[in-house]
Amino acid sequence: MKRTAFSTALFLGLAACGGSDSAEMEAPAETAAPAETAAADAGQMTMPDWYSMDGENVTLDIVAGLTDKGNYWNYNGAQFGEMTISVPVGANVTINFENRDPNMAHSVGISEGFDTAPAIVEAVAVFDGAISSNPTSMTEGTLPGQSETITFVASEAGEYSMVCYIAGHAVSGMWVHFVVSADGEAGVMGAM
Ligand SMILES: [Cu+2]
Repeated sequence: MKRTAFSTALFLGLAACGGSDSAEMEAPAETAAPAETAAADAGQMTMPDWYSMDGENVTLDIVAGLTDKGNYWNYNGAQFGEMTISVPVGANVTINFENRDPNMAHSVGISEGFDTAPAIVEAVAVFDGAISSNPTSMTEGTLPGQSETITFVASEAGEYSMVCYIAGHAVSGMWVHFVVSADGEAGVMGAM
């Protein structure tokens, strides 16, 4: 729609100037540029120091309650999908999970993607092993000061979520986007 209007304006402009090469001047590359700029403004892919990649091995150091944002219910300072972690399809992923929330147990796992977290996220990971132990338990999950490492193969490309399974946590914001990229993209958009 936008492009059509722009091309028409360009054509009319050229016609008014008496230009004759309007067909060549209407290359779509010019009209595509604004969309790319908008995407870049939405967030650059970065490689924060908590993300490392060695061949097919991706290691993510994920801290629950890195900051006190959202009463510590955040992953590396991010909530409500404001951050997107991408790993290449087929990656061997290690998540070193640490809970620095002084008050509350948390968990981490990779579940189906969403834009708004449901009230209850079923504690079933989309990849074997992609969930911390006792993920729904406030007394036996990953307690304040505890750490746990989980490993899994990101075997299928898609848009998933990294989520806390303790009741009420995801819906209160304790989730971020997790993308398994068919194009091999690796890094983080919107890292805090
Ligand atoms: Cu939590």
